[in-house]
Amino acid sequence: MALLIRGGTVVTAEQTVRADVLCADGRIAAVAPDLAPPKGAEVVDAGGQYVMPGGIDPHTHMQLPFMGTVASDDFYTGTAAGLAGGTTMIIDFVIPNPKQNVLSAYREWRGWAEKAVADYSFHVAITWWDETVAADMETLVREHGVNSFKHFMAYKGAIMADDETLVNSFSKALSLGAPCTVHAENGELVYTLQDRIFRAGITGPEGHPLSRPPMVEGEAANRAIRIAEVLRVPLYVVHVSCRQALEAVTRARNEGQRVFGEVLAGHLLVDDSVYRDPDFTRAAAHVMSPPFRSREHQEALWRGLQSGNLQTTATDHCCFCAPQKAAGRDDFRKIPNGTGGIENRMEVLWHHGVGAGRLTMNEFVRVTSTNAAQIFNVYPRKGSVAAGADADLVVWDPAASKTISAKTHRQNVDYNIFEGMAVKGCASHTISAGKLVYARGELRVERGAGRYVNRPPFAPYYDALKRQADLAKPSAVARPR
Ligand code: DUC
Ligand code: ZN
Ligand code: ZN
Repeated sequence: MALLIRGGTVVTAEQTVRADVLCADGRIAAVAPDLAPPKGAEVVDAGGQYVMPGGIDPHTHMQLPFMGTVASDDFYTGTAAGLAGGTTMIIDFVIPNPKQNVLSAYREWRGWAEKAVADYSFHVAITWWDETVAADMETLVREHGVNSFKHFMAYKGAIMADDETLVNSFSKALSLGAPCTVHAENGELVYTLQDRIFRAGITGPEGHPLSRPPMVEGEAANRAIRIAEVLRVPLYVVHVSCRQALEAVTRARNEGQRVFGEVLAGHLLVDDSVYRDPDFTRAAAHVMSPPFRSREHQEALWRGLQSGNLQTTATDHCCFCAPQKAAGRDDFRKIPNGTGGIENRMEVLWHHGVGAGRLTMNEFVRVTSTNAAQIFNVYPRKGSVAAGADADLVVWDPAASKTISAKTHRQNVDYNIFEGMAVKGCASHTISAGKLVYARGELRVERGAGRYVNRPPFAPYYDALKRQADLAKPSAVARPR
């Protein structure tokens, strides 16, 4: 059935224009003023509202098996919560255990994601290395629409990629035309600091940020960036949370290196005082990595987003309920790391970004949708409002307001990191693949309606990078006789 969004103002990364949007067969059929509804079409009244590309959250972990438990929001509940907040696509992560066959992990995640109600794609983490991993990376890019690989520089003894793995994987990714991403924290330092802090008698959640200070992130970000520079590989640094990591990204960009930075809504808006809460459950609910930082870092992150040195916003949505967090009651190192936010990312960024005069509406679209679509190669199918694009849209009511609370959110978790935050500007309607899936508080989702989104590798830009990398190899340098 066709769907007409009538009377709104279309806001994209490039422009703001009065237009109706007609959706048919899952795609946008027309964007123009005063379109007549086809016979039988559903009509959404967008009068006084903005019509924008649906949000893309490029960093989620639905039902992730992690630290002895499994994230509580699965691909069904998590994507449904996203739709309620205007997010119509996620890019989640396949994270093989060390020595686990990478392709079989990918198939496992694909199975779990079949219940998603919104479109999804996967980055694949490289957690170990041998020639089978290299071959599986190639198969994933050539046959399965994967075009980005993730590397955890933390979580020693579990999923941490050492420098040898980074070098091997980055090189292989370049040859395949796929960007690399990193979780930048120095895993050795985290391990040592955790041990020292615990032995000093600090066993509660307040030990968590002490064991992962900004320098630990800054060092890893800089190392990954410099490795990527040597190998000529484009790099995307996930969840940049502090000034030191932002400076590493900014410096590289100023030098002309192709480096991107992502910031989490939580890191922009929640500060580290949460870890000093004497209530274990509340403090533990905020344990995630990298941890929330002081206000000085938050301000730096906003400036990074405003200046364009950070291009995307995400959530790292990875929920654990209080009984799961209780595994670390006597030892902060055992608190499952992760927080939620997919339902609220768009509204908190609108309120504190557009509403506070930090971002224009077009910049808001860029950092919540379009930039992610371009960096991860699904643009203009996603991240745009144009004929032929997927009809993934959000109708945004700038006058609507609400107070965020775990009591009313749809995320399958018992707390909300934005609890009590009043926001003005919310999704009134969300359209996924041309269907109205959220309308003024009511979700109309269909289990399994979400589709896997193939992301092709990059060319010919990467071909040029590969030639440069080959020229830099010792074998290509003429030896003096
Ligand atoms: N950080 C988290 O807080 N949770 C999941 C993985 C990660 O890197
Ligand atoms: Zn991470
Ligand atoms: Zn993550």
